[in-house]
Amino acid sequence: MIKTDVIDQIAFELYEAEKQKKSVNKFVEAYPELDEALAYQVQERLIEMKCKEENTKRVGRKLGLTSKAKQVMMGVHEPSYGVLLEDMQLFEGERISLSPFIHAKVEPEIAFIFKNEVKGPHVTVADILAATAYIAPALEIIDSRFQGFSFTLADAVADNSSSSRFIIGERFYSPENFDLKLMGMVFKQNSEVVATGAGAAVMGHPARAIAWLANRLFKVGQSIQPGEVVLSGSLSAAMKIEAGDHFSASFDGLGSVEAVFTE
Ligand code: OOG
Ligand code: MG
Repeated sequence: MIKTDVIDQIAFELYEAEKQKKSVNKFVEAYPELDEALAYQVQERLIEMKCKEENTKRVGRKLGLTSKAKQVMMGVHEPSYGVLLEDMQLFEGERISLSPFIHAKVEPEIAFIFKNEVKGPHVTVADILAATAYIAPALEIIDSRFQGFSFTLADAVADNSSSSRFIIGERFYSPENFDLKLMGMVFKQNSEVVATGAGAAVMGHPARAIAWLANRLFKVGQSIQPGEVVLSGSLSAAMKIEAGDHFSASFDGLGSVEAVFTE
């Protein structure tokens, strides 16, 4: 099979899996040529399809697998990134139906909203903080299109890094007055604490993960754009969501973000 056929085929299968809510087997067996570089091309194709079919547009990026907890959970040793689309955003206060998801999980994250472009290849933590207009607490809802959330890094990359929805808290702060490395986080499910952490769980500093993203984007001729939102990657392991669940993530000095789920 020639390369563009493989890209189209995998992107189409992932698109259909999401639409039909039917998980698929990881692709690396059927398509041994699926390496990370090819997987990012599949991701691009999938995003183009979604923008066209769902009449939506790009609003930012997400990082995945940036914390040890997540890497251990998924058996992967490197971060990944994905694209956030406008129709993935949900808002605090709305009850979220589980009906569109295959097997959704939720993660506590820090959202960065950019005022300036950030372009690799030598972006540092300081560059990220200087280009950030606001930070805010966030929850990411992930929903892998692979059976049992079982995948290699290349599979997950093709699948837009398991992205599904995201919720950003409604208070925004300039990053200036915070030490994001030491920022404490408490993650609760139905008022029980299910994880605690600090910003340093994400690659030593959440802005380091975003710097990694900017430097990786440079390799494919892309950059972080003004106005874009970027999710840092989860500070803890992801929690499976059941109907009736209430989740909250509180960050020191940033307040909290909450989500309530129904059937
Ligand atoms: C991959 C996406 C991970 C995060 O914040 O680490 C992710 C997955 O675990 O399915 O979004
Ligand atoms: Mg995430």
